[in-house]
Amino acid sequence: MDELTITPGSACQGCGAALAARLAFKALGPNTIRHGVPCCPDSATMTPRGGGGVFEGGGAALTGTWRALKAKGITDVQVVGFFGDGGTYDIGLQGISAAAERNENIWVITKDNEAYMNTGNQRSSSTPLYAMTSTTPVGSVIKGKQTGKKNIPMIFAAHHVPFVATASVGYPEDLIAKIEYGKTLTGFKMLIIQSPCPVGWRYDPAKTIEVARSAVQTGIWPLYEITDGEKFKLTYKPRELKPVTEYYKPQARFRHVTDEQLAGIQEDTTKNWEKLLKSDELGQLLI
Ligand SMILES: Cc1ncc(C[n+]2csc(CCOP(=O)(O)OP(=O)(O)O)c2C)c(N)n1
Ligand code: SF4
Ligand SMILES: [Mg+2]
Repeated sequence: MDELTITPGSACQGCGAALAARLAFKALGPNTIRHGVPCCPDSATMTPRGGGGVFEGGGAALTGTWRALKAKGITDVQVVGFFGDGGTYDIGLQGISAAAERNENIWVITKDNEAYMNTGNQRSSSTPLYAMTSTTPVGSVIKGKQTGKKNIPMIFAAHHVPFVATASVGYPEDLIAKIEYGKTLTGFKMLIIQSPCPVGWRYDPAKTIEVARSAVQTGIWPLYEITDGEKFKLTYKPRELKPVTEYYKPQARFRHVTDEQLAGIQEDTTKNWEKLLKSDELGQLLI
C-alpha cells in the first residue's frame, strides 16, 4: 500500500485525525477522488487529487462527481468525502442523508474528533456528555456538555445503505479491512473513525493510540459494521470491558466529571454493549 497523504502536514503533534487520513487513503488506493469540507488538519489530509468544498454541499459534491464519472463510463474510482464530525453530524448532515437515501455510489469517511477543532474546540453534536469545550465550559453551575453524543452510525444504518461501520486509529488493521470490504460494494458507504485530538481532549500527545484503544476496550467506542441496514457484526470483542474510568481519567476535558456521573456513564456503556453483543449473536441489528 502506498502512502498517499502528505502527513503530518499542518496537524499538531499526536493528531489522531491525520493518522485516520493516512490509514484511510492508503487503503482506498490511488484510484480515488477526495472531496473535503473545511476541517482541522485539512492540509495534512491532502491527497494528490484533492478537492475543496462547502460544508452543506458535501453530499451533493460527491453525488455530482460520481454521476459525472459514470456518464463518462468510468466506474472504478472511489469517490470519497473525508469530513470532520462537524461536517458530518451537523452542518453537512442534510446533504449526506439525501445522498444516502438515493444510495449514491460514494464514501463518507469521518475523522471524528468530537468537536469543531479547526475553529477553536466548539462543541458539535458528536461531543460526548460532560466534555468541556470552548462553548460548553466548566462553570460553577453547569459543567461541560449537558447532552450526549449523537449516534450517527445508527442514524445512517436506518437509511438501509450497503455499509456503515465504526473504526479507530488505535486498530489500523480493522480500519483498513473495512475500507477494503467497502471497495467491493456499490452504493453508499460510511466509516466513522474515532480520532483523538490531544489539543481539544487535553491529554499528552504521546498517548493518542492509548486513548483510542481505551475507547474501544471500555466499550465507549465499539467497533462494528452494519450491512444493508440490518446485518450486524462486532469486529472487536474483548472478553470483558475495561472500566470507563480508564478512558475518562487521562483526558482533562473530563476532569470535572464526578464519580456519580462516571457511574452513570458506566451503566449506559454496559447496557449499550450488552445490546450490541446480542445483535452480534443474532447477526441482526437490534435497535
Ligand atoms: C457553513 C459554515 N459554517 C461554519 C464554518 C466555519 N468552520 C470552518 S471549519 C469548522 C469546524 C469543522 O469542524 P469539524 O467538521 O468537526 O472538523 P475539525 O475542525 O474538528 O477537524 C467550522 C465551524 C464554515 N466554514 N462554514
Ligand atoms: S487540533 Fe486536534 S484534530 Fe486539529 S490538528 Fe491539532 S490534534 Fe489534530
Ligand atoms: Mg471535529
